Amino acid sequence: MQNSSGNTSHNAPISNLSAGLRNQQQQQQQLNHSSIQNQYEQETNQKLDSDSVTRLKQFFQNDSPTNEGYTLISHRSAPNGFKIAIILSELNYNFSTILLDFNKGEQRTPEFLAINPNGRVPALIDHSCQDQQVSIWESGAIILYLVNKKLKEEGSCLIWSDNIIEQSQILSWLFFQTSGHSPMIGQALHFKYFHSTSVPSAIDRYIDEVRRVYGVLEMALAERREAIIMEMDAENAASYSAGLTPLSESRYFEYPVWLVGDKVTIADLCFVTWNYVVDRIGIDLKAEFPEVYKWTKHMMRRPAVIRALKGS
Ligand SMILES: N[C@@H](CCC(=O)N[C@@H](CS)C(=O)NCC(=O)O)C(=O)O
Repeated sequence: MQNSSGNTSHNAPISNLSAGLRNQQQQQQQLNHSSIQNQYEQETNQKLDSDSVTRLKQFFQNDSPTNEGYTLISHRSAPNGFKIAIILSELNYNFSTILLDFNKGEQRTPEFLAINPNGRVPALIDHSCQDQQVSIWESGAIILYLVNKKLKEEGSCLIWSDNIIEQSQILSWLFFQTSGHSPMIGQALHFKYFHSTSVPSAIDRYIDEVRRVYGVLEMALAERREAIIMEMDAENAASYSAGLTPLSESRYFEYPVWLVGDKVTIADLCFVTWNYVVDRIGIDLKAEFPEVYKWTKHMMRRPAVIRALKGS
């Protein structure tokens, strides 16, 4: 956790042993921060742009705690960053955004590494915690932080569930998204567009894996649709189950379905921004995964999602 001056702050009593370790770690971190820039430059053979360092240094040093709102650190075309903008927007939280410039290496500046040691966006700063500034990184962790914050503030959260079974299902989808969905698309994009040499087997491997992941989503959504049609279109249910009438003839065939329960939750919303980019690896959601396509369309029409994607 970071306070406004960028130092680690403690909020729980700790044992002498861990206090010692932590002090050591802090000293080490301070040393590291001053040498991280050189270290990165040596390892990556890439110079950090000094304007970038100054810009971020100024931002983090002058960023006086406002006691309200959030700062989202993102990139202008990062699906993981927009994922958090969507959740903030759905939860009606005020936030400002700082966009890093990856070409200038801003994600590797010591100032940003003090916020996210992994040097990736998104990261979120919560300014509302009294005497300390809290920073969170990893999109899944940020989403859960925001849900917990909402629950603490208002006792309920519309894009979460108060049923423990549903909560476990939401978490399964969220973890599946952050560990199995976005990384595979990210790797497929990397090998298709950015890798230094052409490796067709790697491109195939990752695109196949993305297709497999969409197959899992398609099946889950199709099962939800079938259950909804059987329940809501009861007068035709016998005909559907006997295979006499195709499900596509039901008036509930376009009805929105969600991964968990009967409303949109973080389980659904965490996928949206990546669904948006898979055409770049040759996947046509509309033709290949029609339920995923309809599901994405329903989410893209939500005012909070539109606001977040427009950056307003
Ligand atoms: N597991 C991380 C992944 C974050 C990530 O890979 N972010 C990309 C943008 S979508 C990034 O920062 N890339 C910059 C880089 O690779 O240097 C999360 O879910 O937050």
